[in-house]
Amino acid sequence: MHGFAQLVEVDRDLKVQVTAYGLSPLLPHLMHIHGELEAENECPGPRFRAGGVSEQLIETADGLPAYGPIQVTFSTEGDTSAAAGLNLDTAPVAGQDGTLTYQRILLDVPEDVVDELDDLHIVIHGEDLDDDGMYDPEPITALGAPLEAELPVACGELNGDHGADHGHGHGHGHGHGHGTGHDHG
Ligand SMILES: [Cu+2]
Repeated sequence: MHGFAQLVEVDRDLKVQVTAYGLSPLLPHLMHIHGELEAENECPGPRFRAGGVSEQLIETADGLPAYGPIQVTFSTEGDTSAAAGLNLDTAPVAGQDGTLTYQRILLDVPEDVVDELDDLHIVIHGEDLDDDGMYDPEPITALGAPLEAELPVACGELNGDHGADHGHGHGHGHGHGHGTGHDHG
């Protein structure tokens, strides 16, 4: 799984373009800007697998200490706040070939988030672990979402052009290692 993102601030709105490859096809993929404001954030490494409903996988809750809480949700319509973070109905859907393209101008991104894009991350979620063409309804993770739907599959750090006064980040994400096979007990 790999992808890239471009975030450009336009008149205090945030223009977002994301392209990602290698995702579970024809399924919605939750996507967020994650990070703790005024803190250093990092994509989680393998040591974050411990905890949650699986010890082999980095669940969203496992990774939170590294990549921080949801700041913005890349939804296809409506709410783009953290409140929409687990809403699969408005998450962008990958194509038959596992490619996902997302483009939207987000109007309600808080100013402090735009100002700190450099220190934040984009995380893409959702993996059909058993390749049955759907997200299994169980197990449910600590966040209250099905594991397959909320599993983080890529985390990319945003690196801005320093010196400029505009929020402008490029993220380059590569999927981190995850367990394969059946994890449903
Ligand atoms: Cu996320």
